[in-house]
Amino acid sequence: MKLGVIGLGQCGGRIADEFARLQMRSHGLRGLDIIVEAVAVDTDFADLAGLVSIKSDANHRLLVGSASVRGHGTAGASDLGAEILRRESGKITETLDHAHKLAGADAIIVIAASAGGTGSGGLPLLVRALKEKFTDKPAYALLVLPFDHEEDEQSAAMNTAICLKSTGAVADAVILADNQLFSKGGASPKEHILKINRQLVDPFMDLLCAGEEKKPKPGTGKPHTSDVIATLDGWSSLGMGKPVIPMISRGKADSTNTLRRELQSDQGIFAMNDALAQMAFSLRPSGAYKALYMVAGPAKELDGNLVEVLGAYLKNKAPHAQIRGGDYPRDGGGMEVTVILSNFGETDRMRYFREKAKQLSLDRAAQQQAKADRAMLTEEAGRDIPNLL
Ligand SMILES: Nc1nc2c(ncn2[C@@H]2O[C@H](COP(=O)(O)OP(=O)(O)OP(=O)(O)O)[C@@H](O)[C@H]2O)c(=O)[nH]1
Ligand SMILES: [Mg+2]
Repeated sequence: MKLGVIGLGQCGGRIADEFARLQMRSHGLRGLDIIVEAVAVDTDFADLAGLVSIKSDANHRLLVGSASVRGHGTAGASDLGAEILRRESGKITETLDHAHKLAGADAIIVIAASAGGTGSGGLPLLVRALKEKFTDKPAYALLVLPFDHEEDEQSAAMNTAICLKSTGAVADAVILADNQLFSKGGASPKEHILKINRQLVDPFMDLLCAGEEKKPKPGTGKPHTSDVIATLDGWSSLGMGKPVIPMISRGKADSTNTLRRELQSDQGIFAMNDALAQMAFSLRPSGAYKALYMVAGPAKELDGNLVEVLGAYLKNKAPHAQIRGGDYPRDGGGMEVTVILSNFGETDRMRYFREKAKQLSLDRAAQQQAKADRAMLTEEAGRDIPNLL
């Protein structure tokens, strides 16, 4: 599966940069091209300049909104971010159409944080413009929710609630990620953020590579790119897990085969549980109405039995979900299980932002009323005093 990747704002740009790095890895390690183009769009020129892997020309790092914010970002003003993208998304989609190979992508993904201004305000508008321009492809959003400590900034919760509502209404799927789930770690803030970005992007590697193998090794032949597209629908998230110890290669004698199969099933289930625990967003699998799993690993370690065992295990965890799944036998690397949970309803975390934003709106209206009352009282009190203006 080939993706066209567009990062919007600082967070979106950096994660798109990580996708550009993923493309270098998939090309270097496996000879596969999975990202047709990685582009960053931002109102902040310094953040665009700080990217590493995205090509550094003006067609890949697009500065927008210069007339209003002069290259310095919107400082969390999502209405301004929305206004800029409403004005400039036509220019962006034109550039993406002419200067890039987006026509060759199976799907487009736009990445942004929900708490800032440029990304959260602009995301729904850019997704809508892309859907109108590239009508033959699904347009997904990858949306990153804030750390808890950022919610002290009033706009973070409000921007998140508005962005969730608006993006959910327009994107074919919104893949959710939550910075707060990655809040542990003693590294410097910059290293911590880079580590999070890597953890968010790594689960895409096998998922995208599987359908791009020119000579696929014998396996279940699934999941296809079309299975991934059919699964990604509405609110979604994904995770990747690994077994606790390396898998055992296929033995020759039947007796060892039975033992190997049992051990292999245990390891596969461990990896699937790890994938569910490593989901980028907190949700109960039982709330998902669609799901996909893929077990990837060296061809000599995988067999159809493992795929079946994992399918049954996921069905048990997500009983309402229509499940698609299969394997991806490859040359090297360790065993990894990737899981997508999709088509779920509002979760506790989403409800939390919706209710907090509602409360903030009420508080804001009360504050405005109090301000108007104070102004009126001051005006009344000074009625008999002459005005010099
Ligand atoms: N995971 C992750 N989160 C990030 C990154 N950079 C910023 N964030 C988060 O993104 C949110 C702020 O959004 P930004 O992307 O910085 O804002 P923006 O879209 O550039 O908007 P303005 O600068 O306000 O115009 C906060 O919740 C940050 O924690 C990043 O590289 N990775
Ligand atoms: Mg910014």
